[in-house]
Amino acid sequence: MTSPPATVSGKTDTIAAIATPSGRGGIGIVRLSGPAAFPIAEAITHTSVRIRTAQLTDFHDSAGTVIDQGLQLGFQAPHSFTGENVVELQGHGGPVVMDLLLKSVLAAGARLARPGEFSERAFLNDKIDLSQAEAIADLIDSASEQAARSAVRSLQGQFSDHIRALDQQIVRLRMYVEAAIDFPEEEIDFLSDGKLWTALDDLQEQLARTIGQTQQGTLLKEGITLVLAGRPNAGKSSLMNQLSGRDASIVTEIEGTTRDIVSEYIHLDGLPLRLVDTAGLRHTEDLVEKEGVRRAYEAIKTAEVILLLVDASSSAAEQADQLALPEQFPPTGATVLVVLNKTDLVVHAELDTGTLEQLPVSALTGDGIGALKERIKSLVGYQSQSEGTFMARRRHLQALHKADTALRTGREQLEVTQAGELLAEELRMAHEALCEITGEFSSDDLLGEIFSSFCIGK
Ligand SMILES: Nc1nc2c(ncn2[C@@H]2O[C@H](COP(=O)(O)OP(=O)(O)O)[C@@H](O)[C@H]2O)c(=O)[nH]1
Ligand SMILES: [Mg+2]
Repeated sequence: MTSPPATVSGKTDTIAAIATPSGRGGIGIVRLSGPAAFPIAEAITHTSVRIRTAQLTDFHDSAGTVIDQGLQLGFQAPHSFTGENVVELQGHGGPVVMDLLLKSVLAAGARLARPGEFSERAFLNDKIDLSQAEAIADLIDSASEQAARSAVRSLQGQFSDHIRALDQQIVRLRMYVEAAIDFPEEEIDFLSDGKLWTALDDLQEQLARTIGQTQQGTLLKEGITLVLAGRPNAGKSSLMNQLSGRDASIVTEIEGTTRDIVSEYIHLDGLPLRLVDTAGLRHTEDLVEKEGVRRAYEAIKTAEVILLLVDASSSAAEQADQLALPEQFPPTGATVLVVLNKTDLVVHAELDTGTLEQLPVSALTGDGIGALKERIKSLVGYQSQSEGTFMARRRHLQALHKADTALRTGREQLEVTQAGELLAEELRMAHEALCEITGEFSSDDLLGEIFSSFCIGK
């Protein structure tokens, strides 16, 4: 049974890829999508495709030899993931047998799919919007339960719906403002009209809330980098091991033990954290250690949070020296948190850390580590409760900030010039920014960039 090439995007070629992970498993799936998906599958199975029915059948190569047996499952356009005719050939999940099946499908007329091409076709055929397509990739890549739950919410369209609702309000307000400009004779004095200001207030407030939720989503996806810095022997490597729960870094009482960057990935209640242990910062003539110190300063540049370790058992003068380190840091936007370590030993006089916040811990006994973890989470604005959080990407956040800036500028313009034209223009820009998120207003370059980062078969 063949069917017409009913694709909105007008794609004429049929793509194929192994949709299951490489390696061995009970089942492996080759997925086909495009106008010739049915005839190509039929050339392999010698069995007519029946829509949404699993058919047990043999799979043949182009010479007619049986290479595997499995299920043929057909979906007719537009009722498929991509919106095109789709067939899944579900065979056995061995790398060689999957490869043979894929080769046969390609020999029968399909083309190997590019990374993300199935999702791209789903987007082009209006089956999903751009942020949903991204959510599929994010769901697959989720490294924590919270990330997966948020990605599913975005995949189901909750994020897009939210953004569209905001956008509709912006568009409505713009129409109102433009009506006032177009019909001045009606003397809609919208400056004295409370409705305009209330609507603007409301919009800005909602946008601020959305930015907060989105920020949480980007944290879930991208996590933060936390660099442990300080003088030699302050206990950086001990703290690294305490935080990561394993002996990642070598700990000795010898100064200059850590000479290279040691990274560990951990999760704090779902917040992905890249921990970076560095060489102790000091002047040294040792070439290897010198390079270590240079790398430490490089790592500090990448940090969102810097834990500056100070040995609480050292003399007041030494502590002051350890505290003065940030003056030597390269300029960063990072938050510096002073960690007073070794509090299990005799602690010398109260340390005055000025504007820097301090937290006492013992990297040896684990005292204060729980509080430190909590503080790290709150510092970056992370809430463990992911209820209502959408999985989001940095580009979503940037678009929201763009919309926010436009609203703020529009409001200022209105206050200063008392004219609606400038506000209308800023509202138009806010609208465009939000449309970038769902992909209704995105350049081909951006689309190409997003989909090419997906893996093959997705
Ligand atoms: N008593 C005590 N010793 C610690 C503590 N943290 C680290 N040390 C010791 O201090 C020395 C230097 O620790 P290390 O983690 O290698 O410091 P780093 O040079 O900053 O990486 C080692 O002998 C550790 O056992 C602590 O909280 N209490
Ligand atoms: Mg060390």
